Amino acid sequence: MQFPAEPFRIKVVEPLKITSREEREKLIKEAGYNIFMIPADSIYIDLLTDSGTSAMSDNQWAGLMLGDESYAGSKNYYHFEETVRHIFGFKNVIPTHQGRVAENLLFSNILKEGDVVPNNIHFDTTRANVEYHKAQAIDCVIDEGMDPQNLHPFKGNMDIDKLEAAIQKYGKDRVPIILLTVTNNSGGGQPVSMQNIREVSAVAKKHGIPFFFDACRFAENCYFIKEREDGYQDKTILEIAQEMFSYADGCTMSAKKDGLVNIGGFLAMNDDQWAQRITNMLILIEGFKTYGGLAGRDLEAIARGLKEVLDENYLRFRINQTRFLGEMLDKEGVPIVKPVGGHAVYVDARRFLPHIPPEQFPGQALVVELFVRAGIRSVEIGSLMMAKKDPQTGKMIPPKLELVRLAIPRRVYTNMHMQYVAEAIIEIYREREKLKGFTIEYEADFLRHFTARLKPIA
Ligand code: P70
Repeated sequence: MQFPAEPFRIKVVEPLKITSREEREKLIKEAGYNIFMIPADSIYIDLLTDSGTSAMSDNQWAGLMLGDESYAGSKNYYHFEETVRHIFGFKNVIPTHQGRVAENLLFSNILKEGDVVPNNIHFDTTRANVEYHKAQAIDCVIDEGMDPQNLHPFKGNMDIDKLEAAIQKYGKDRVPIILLTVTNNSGGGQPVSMQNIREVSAVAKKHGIPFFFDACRFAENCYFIKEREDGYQDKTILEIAQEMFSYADGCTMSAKKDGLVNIGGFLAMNDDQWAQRITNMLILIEGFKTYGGLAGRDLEAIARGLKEVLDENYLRFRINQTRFLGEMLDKEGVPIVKPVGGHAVYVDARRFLPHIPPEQFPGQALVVELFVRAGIRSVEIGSLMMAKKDPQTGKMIPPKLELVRLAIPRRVYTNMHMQYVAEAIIEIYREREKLKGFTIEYEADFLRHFTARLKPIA
C-alpha cells in the first residue's frame, strides 16, 4: 500500500476556499511577500505549523461539555493531573496556557545571569527564554543531526562528549538544568533514542544536575523508538513513554502538539520546592494552580488528547503520512532533509534553488511560489528567519541550512491533500530555474520574519 489509510472518518467538515492564481498574486503582493501576513481563509492547505492546529476527536469535543469552570479545584484539573501523572510519572503538575509560559516559569525560577543550558537543539522560544534570563543556550546535538543527507535513525540524539565538555568548561554550578527536546524540532523533527536518553540521564545524575524534557512531540518520539530501537517492538507507546520520562526530573510541554488540542500546556516535575516556587509565580501571571490560564473544558480536552495520542494506529498513520509526503518528493529528486521527521517535511532550499544566493532568500522564493501556484502555506527556516548580523560590518551571516518546512497538522488533512502538495512542489522543481530571489524593504530589529516586507528581484 502506498499510503496508510486514515484511522478516522470525517463527521464535521470545514469548507476550504479555492482562490484563483490572480487573487493569490494580489494577496501575496499586498502582504509584502510575507506568508505570515496572508489571512488564513485565503489559504487552501495550511502547513505553517503543526502547533494548535490539530483536529479534536468527538470524544474531546464531548469532553468540552463536561467543563467544570470552578475557579478552584475543577474536576477537569484532577482528570488532567491524573492523566499527566500516569503517562509522565512526575509528581507535580502545573497547567499553563502554552509551552513558552512553562519555559518562562521554569527559567525565571532557576536561571541566573551567566548560567548555561545545554539541549540537543533549543527551539526558538526556548532559546529566547534562556537568553532573556541572560543565560546561554548551548546546542549539543550529534554532528549527524546537522547534515540533511545523513540517514542516522536518531538524529536528535545529544552528543554526550559535547555535553560533558560544556559541563567541564562552565562548571556544574553554572548548569542548573539539562534539556532534551523530543522530537528535535529545530533539527527536522528527528527522534532521540532511549539509549541516548539513558546516557544523558546518567551524565545529569553524575553531576547532580536536574534533567528535563521539552516534551511537545513525545508520542511521536516514542513511535520512532518502537519502530527503530532494539527491544521496544513489543512494548506499548505508553510503556515507552513511561520509561522515557522515568529517566528525567520533569518536563515542559506544549499540549498544542501531542496533546492534540488547540491551546494548552504544562510543567511537570518531581521537586516540591521548585514546584512550590513556580506555582506561586503561576498564580501571579497565569491564574490559580488548578487552571493556569486555561478553562476547565480545555483541561478536559488535554486529558483526553494525551490518551488518544498514545494510540498506535493513530501514530502509525501520523508518522507515515509525513513520511509518504517526503518520499513522493524524494522519488522525483526534490532535495529534502532525510530521514523524514515526525511532524514535518523540510525541503532543502539551498539545493532546490542553487542559483539564488542566501542574501536573496531562496527558501522564501519557494514559499511564495508554493502559495501563488497552489494556495499552500509553508514557512521559511533559513536566512530570513535565522540569519545573524555581523556586529562590525552589519552584513548578514546566513545560517547553515536554508529550509522550507511543511508542517502537518494532526488529523486534519487527508492523504489526497498530501498528494496535491507533492505534485505542486514537483511541478515547481521542474521549473525551478524560473524562480527569482527577494530583497527586504522593511525589517524589525528582532524576529524580523514575522513582519518583514519583501520585494521580488526583477
Ligand atoms: C512550531 C511551534 C513551538 C514549540 C516547539 C518546541 C520544541 C516549545 C514550543 C513553544 C511554533 C511556531 C513556529 C512557526 C510558525 C508557527 C508556530 N513550536 N518547544 O510550529 O510552544 O507555541 O505552545 O508556546 O516546537 O514549531 P508554544
